Amino acid sequence: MSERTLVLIKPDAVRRGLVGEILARYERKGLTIVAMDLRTIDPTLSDAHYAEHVDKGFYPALREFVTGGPLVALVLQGDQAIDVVRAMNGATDGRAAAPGTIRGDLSLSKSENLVHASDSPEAAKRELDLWFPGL
Ligand code: 3AN
Repeated sequence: MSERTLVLIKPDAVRRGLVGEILARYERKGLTIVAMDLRTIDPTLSDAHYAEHVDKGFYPALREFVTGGPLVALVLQGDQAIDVVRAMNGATDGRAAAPGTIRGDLSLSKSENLVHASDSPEAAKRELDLWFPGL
């Protein structure tokens, strides 16, 4: 079943020049780019996006990081896109993520882990409404 998922190519990936590499992986997989936007977000959007994390100890540093430079927000579509993109991204901690995944191949960090993707249909709906209202 075709699904849409919200993906962020985070500021560490933009800074490191990895946008093309990461986008190419999604495209080669067969996912369709439905929307894409380079933007620098403010703390309000960060707080809304990471609502489940705002009270956690690591959140202030995460907010600083995610608002600290441009990121690429995109909507990807395809068969089971939500689970497919999560699998391609790999485990949260880049040091533990499996080789072959984006984080496993390109990140050595749990906080600067290059990408975000919606983790369920409910999260995808919430995040798509937040980042691309009216799409
Ligand atoms: P994922 O992005 O794999 O879904 P979440 O939703 O658990 O991971 O965490 C959201 C983001 O918060 C992660 N991408 C990472 O940047 C950051 N994060 C999560 N846990 C930690 C942690 N223990 N220390 C630092 N940053 C973290």
